[in-house]
Amino acid sequence: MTKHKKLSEWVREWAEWCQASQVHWCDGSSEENQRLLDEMTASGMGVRLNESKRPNSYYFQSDPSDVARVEDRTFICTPTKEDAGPNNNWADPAEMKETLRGFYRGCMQGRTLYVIPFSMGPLGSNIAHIGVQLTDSPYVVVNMRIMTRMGQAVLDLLGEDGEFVPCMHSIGSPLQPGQKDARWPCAPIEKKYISHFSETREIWSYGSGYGGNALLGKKCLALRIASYMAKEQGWLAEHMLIMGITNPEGKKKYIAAAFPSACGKTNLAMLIPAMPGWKVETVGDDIAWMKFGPDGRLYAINPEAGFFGVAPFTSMETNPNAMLSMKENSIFTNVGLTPDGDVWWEGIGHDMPAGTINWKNQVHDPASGQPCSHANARFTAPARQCPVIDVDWENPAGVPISAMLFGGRRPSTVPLVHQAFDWNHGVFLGSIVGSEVTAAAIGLKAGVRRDPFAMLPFCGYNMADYFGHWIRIGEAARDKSQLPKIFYVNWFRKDENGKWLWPGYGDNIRVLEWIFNRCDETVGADSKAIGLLPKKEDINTTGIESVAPNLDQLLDVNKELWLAECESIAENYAKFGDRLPAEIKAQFEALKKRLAE
Ligand code: GTP
Ligand code: SPV
Ligand code: MN
Repeated sequence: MTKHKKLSEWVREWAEWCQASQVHWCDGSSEENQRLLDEMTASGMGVRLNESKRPNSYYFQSDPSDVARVEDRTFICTPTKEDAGPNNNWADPAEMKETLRGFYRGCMQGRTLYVIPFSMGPLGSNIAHIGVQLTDSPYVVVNMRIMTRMGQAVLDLLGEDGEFVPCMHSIGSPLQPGQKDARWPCAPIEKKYISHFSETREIWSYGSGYGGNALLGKKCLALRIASYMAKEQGWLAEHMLIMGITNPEGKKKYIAAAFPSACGKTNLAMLIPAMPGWKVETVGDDIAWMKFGPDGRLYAINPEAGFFGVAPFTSMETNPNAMLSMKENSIFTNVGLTPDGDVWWEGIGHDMPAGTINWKNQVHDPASGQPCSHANARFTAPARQCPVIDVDWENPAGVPISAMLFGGRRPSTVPLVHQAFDWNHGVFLGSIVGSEVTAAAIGLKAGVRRDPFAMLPFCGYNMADYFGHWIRIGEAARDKSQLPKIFYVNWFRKDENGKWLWPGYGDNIRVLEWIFNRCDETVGADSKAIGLLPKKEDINTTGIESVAPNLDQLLDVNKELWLAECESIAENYAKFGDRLPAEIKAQFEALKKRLAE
């Protein structure tokens, strides 16, 4: 329990307003966790997996309307529309609160209100932030216990007057006496609201029980609210993995990488290098908070404690460390359930056992042409179970970042790797990130969309100001030579027949080697219009000789395609009007000039 008056008062008010039948303060204990899982198993919401195959793990199927983030239903409620920017849906804070208050009234009838105190970042770290989430979903509680540091220890740390981000959540599905509960209760799509009040640092989420919509520490707090705080306070809150790389000489560097949702962060963060002597260790797979350390370098922490990863096409071939991370104490959502009580998905590495139940709870018919597992099906696994988790992954001071990568799914145009000329050019590269859209959000139009810094769905304010903030970070560096070097990678280039030109996964170490050596300037580069590219012979293809001929295409910079790219960039920049920083405009003009040469 708590001695925090403001917190108890806040909980009491919401419990009353939502007419929750009871209030439970989560202590984070394993007994509490087990009780919730037992209750969900008994009610039919969840299934306990076969103990001998997947110890202490559970299976869930969501409602078909509740399978991913809902960008259309996500709102940034800054005082003015301009502060939210063209990258966000804006709503007036007072009006949004009034609408949602109406929905929240009585929304927890027949349900328990759980109070989840959580820390994003190691408990007590000066980079960490505390949140308290209220929810009527026991599924959310057990997921938050894996994804964050959650429970009584956080209340103890808060004391009587500690600061916390209030995170209000309801699935929006009150239960009348005698009414049979749905397997996955939630509100219809048009009644889902994921709202952020950036100025007052509050999150109000209604109607969804899934992932980033409902586990409010993740995208809502650690990215949307945190990005706003970071701008005010001079640090960075980014959609980035953090990894350590050790070369065969034993030299270690940390890098961070921003790719849009479902574009390979989890995979890169824990890859098993295809080249002997190299080692990769994982600090985080989705979010990085970065601040300058006393030595003037940028240090990053992973605010999360677990992985909420894409299941389909994760296998012992493609990502063994993810497979091993989820071998026990894990939660699976929207994958297939096999007759012997384990999980299955497309690309898991073996055939689907006959009689497997699909994510829609039907015996799966492979001839139906439909996937067994939803494309955005996910596993929730404790980060400490990752076999290559880094020794410093919970270091409250963070790890020093030597390089930052941007990337996305680009079947053409963008080469395998190129380096920015300097910090501002790197910020420009971040600002032009584009990717083919994936299943991580509902209702997006297929094709390439601009997703600057992989933050389009997660930036809690006007993206033009965010670009400016990145420029300011570069200016604030005490020693510019200590700033991370910036690169742009693309594992997803395809040939004329739509086949990958690059093997990806563990072979990505071959590109990381070049990046690693560029940080020390022990390898050269060719200066091209778009940036610094590797010489073909500097990408090690020993062991993948059949791919070597593809390097010509992989490293090709086609002027025609880049001129078309510039048109798409211009179109995106136009949305920001005068707010686009002069430094970014200058970088864009310089690129066009180099392309014309
Ligand atoms: P979020 O959790 O949504 O932020 O996604 P993420 O960026 O962590 O993506 P993840 O690593 O889960 O990868 C998503 C999909 O891309 C999976 O189906 C992977 O198998 C596939 N993928 C990842 N890396 C590569 C790669 O190097 N090459 C190819 N071809 N596919 C990849
Ligand atoms: C993403 O979409 O980038 C994710 C999954 O990491 S979710 O938590 O649902 O946002
Ligand atoms: Mn993500």
